[in-house]
Amino acid sequence: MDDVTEFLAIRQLYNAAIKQVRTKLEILNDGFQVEHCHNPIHHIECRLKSPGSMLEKLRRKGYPIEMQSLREGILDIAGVRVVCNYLNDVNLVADLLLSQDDIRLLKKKDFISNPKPNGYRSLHLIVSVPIFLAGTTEHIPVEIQIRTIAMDYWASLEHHLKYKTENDVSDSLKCRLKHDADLLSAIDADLQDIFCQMNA
Ligand code: 0O2
Repeated sequence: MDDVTEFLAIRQLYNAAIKQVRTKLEILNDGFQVEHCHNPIHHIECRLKSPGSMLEKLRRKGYPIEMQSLREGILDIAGVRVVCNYLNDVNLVADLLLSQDDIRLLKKKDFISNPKPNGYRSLHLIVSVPIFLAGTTEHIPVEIQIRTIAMDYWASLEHHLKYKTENDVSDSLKCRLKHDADLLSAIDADLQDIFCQMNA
């Protein structure tokens, strides 16, 4: 198989893994609605890392530009973002997904319990899912970011602001961004409390 065909075959595998994870999440969300009259998931976004982003990450991590280091070193080629309604829904969705027999947890970063210094909050899981092919099974890694609507709102705007400016962001603006992340976190906690009281 030449390099281009191999690369396309690999992309197809990661695409299949995204579809698998998305379907699992949708089924969990629908099932939770039937049993508990509540949808933990507000919406799901999926993306396959672009070839340019893959190359940039291989270079940044000092890996050789080859298929093996791509498959072993870059664990976020397949990305699924799950935006939840309430704070408790984040761990609920993670636990329900991880309790499935065919999902293997490879790595977990909890930026909700331990937010990044800039205020970023999200739960990151790297899982592997089996993809069944003619005669073989491939275990494909997928990065799943699970966060609330408020966390997603902040992260989307902060990401956009960072990429828009060519200059370094001043300390005072960084401080205001962090302050806004903390305000949104307090709102998340309050809305969770209101939800619990209204459903007690
Ligand atoms: P994209 O297009 O959003 O995917 P690793 O060394 O591989 O374990 P990695 O992947 O470099 O760690 O970083 P990490 O901390 O696990 O986070 C990766 C992704 O989380 C980023 O993807 C963002 O989507 C999100 N993220 C992490 N920190 C921040 C932040 O401070 N602000 C915002 N807005 N998003 C953040 P990429 O690589 O940026 O690309």
